[in-house]
Amino acid sequence: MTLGRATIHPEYAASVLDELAAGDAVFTVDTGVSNVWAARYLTPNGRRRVIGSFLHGTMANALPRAIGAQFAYAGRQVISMSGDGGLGMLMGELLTVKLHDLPVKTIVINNSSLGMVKLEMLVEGLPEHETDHEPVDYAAIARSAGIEAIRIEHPGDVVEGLKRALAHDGPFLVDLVTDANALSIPPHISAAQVKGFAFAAGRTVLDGGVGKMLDLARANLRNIPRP
Ligand SMILES: Cc1ncc(C[n+]2csc(CCOP(=O)(O)OP(=O)(O)O)c2C)c(N)n1
Ligand SMILES: [Mg+2]
Repeated sequence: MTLGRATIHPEYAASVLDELAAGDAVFTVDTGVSNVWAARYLTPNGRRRVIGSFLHGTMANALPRAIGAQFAYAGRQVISMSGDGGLGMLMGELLTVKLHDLPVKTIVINNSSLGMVKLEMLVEGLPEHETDHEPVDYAAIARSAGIEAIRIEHPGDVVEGLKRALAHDGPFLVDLVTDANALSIPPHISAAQVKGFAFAAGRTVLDGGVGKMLDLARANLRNIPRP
């Protein structure tokens, strides 16, 4: 149960990033819930760029794209919005960032989960299985590669942490520990998805996971519009 522990809502972190990022920043976004938060919270202004694999859905593209973008636009702020799964897959690219001393800002949306796939499974009626995993300290990994990094675990530290990262003159990684239960609710929900989700919830409860479902509900009730 997560009761009483303040967790970082990824939506909040994305909106802070939107406010603090440069007017001509280049954002690269991983396939997963990162591209949902990017699409919803990054304000387009005609000068910014958002690069992602929105249609094809290739995983782990944010960091390699950020490397390319930073080489192409040496003077621009380049921000990689990486999923923890995505970064885990192409983690060696942190060494490329360091090797070329690229001032890429890697923001890891670290939910210790293949979050998007968990959601896809739930709406298909499948209880979460093998999509969550043990926490990984990506800040420690970055530091061991010589990249300056911070790990942010509390909502009150998001603004200062992101400010510090964006102001840093060189590569920087922010390990942003977000609420693993935060669901990216689609703008349109089909009856089949509702049915699948209810079925998965029922199966989870019958399997002894009532606490899990309560945590999930508690984390997402805030998204339901109130009059
Ligand atoms: C090469 C490849 N493998 C698997 C997938 C399926 N897939 C899409 S999103 C995703 C989860 C990615 O995890 P993470 O980067 O942590 O993203 P998040 O938790 O934010 O959804 C997976 C496995 C894919 N799109 N491409
Ligand atoms: Mg993840």
